[in-house]
Amino acid sequence: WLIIFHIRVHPCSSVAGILSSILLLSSFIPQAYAEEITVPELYRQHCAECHGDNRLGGMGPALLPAVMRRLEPEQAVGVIAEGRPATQMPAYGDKLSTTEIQALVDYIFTPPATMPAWSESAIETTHRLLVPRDSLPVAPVHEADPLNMFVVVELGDHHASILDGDSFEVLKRVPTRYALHGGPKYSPDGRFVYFASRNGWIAKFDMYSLQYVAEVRAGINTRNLAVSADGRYVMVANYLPNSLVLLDARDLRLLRIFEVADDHGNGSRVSAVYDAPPRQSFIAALKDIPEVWEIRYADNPLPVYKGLMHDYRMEEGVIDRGPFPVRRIKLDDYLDDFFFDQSYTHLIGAARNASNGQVVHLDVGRKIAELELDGLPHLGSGITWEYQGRTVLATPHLKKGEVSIIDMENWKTIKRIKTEGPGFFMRSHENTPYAWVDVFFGPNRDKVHIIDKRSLEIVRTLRPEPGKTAAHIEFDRNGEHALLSIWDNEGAVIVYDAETLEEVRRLPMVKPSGKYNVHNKITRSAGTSH
Ligand code: DHE
Repeated sequence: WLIIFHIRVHPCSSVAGILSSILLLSSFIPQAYAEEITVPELYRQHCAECHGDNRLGGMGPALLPAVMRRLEPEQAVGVIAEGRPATQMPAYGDKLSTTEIQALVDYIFTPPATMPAWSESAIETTHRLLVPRDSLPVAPVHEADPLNMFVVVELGDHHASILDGDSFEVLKRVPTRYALHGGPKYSPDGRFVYFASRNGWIAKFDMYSLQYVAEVRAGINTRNLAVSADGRYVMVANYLPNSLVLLDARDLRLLRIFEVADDHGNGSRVSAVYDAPPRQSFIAALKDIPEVWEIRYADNPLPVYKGLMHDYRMEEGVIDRGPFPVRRIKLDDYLDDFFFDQSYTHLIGAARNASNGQVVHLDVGRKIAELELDGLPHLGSGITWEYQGRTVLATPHLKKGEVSIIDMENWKTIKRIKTEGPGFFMRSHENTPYAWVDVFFGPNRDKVHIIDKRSLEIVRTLRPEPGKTAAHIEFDRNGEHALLSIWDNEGAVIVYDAETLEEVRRLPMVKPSGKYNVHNKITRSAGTSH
């Protein structure tokens, strides 16, 4: 590997000292010294903490050519120098020289000596059934309302707190695998919760007895998981390998691996997978192939679409007509982030670099409209509500301080609400007139806006802890309280009265990220993510 000469300056050096150090490097004056560094060492110093020692991903994605198909090496230079908006990727332009950045790009675009694989047997070897079903209690071992509990993910030290949504007492705090990401998903009755970690571990946790019951490693670098509406299956979406992995929801045993590739065998990362209950199918959007995949899990192959019975397996685009038939819907752009209407007839999605969003009609299997969405909308946290007799979709944008309000009948943007910076998460509840949106990026990242759903105006801006990011809101079962994270290692979950907007409790937590209420999730409240 290329050896880079690093000029390291002693931290005590003055500006004049630094200049003289550079000029007089050849005479070896004491403040400065030249150091040889190999590119793998440079990677270890600056990248490995997030992207993994062997480039297989960690908190950040894997950095192998096979999972960077949409990124040109020249663009990667820009990402390293300037950072990547709406991710945790910082800018290194002031820490690394142009030569160092180019060397890192060459390094990450070099395929590894052996391509990492995660085969059926690898998955099976990691499987552990910790508590058999018949050893679990029939009723909760705690006094909390099982439908008003929350899971709070604490990213700072990789734990999850199980919270009573009435008393706001932490019932149990348990360690999780490294870097849980995305929404944990509940079984349809709310008894179990399934976690996915960025490094592929899937865990099943019992909300009655507050213990893990099974786990398995389904991938190397994972996006998220979905649970089928009938509670029988868990589907895992992976970046690495390019796959969807179907597990038995009872014990997380492997049922099937779907390799994700186009007609020519070119693989793709999966952007995310969701359950679509009325369709009895999983819907996955892909990152490197402009397609949406619909995988039916119902035993009955004759779904009713618009009152018409037809054999799903005979639909155009259906490959693999056996159990779990895969229907491929071809699009003209990729989907990085997406969202469904409440009926799961429409998928609303966007690519990171697109100037417009797209509406895909899942019954007819094609794009039917474009949306005016150009600020990298975070559609995954989009929510809907009724406004003047019609349903509207609200989504924050990761690249601009704005919330777009879209009429879901004609797909026109009816309002752009200016915010004090780009937001990540948005939430509401059927029983509150307010929608909450954070300001995740920029100098105002410690603020949260409250929008009146009736007037589409910001009516209050909270700043719960100056200087610390305030983000991600979730309501309790009845919409009486809103819980907000102070996203810091010395952070907290703050409980607000959802009507008066006054703080009622502050629960210390270690960088709490998402909070997930059992009732709101299993009833698929329009105000929360599904
Ligand atoms: Fe997330 C959900 C993708 C970065 C915290 N994020 C999701 C989901 C997707 C996604 C597809 C939906 C999963 C689900 O519901 O099953 N996230 C992405 C990205 O592509 C992005 C921008 C880059 C990346 O690093 O992958 C990204 N996400 C982040 C973060 O940097 C956040 C802030 C911190 C973290 O944990 O890494 C973050 N994402 C979250 C959270 C959710 C989430 C807390 C769940 C939201 C919910 O309420 O459902």
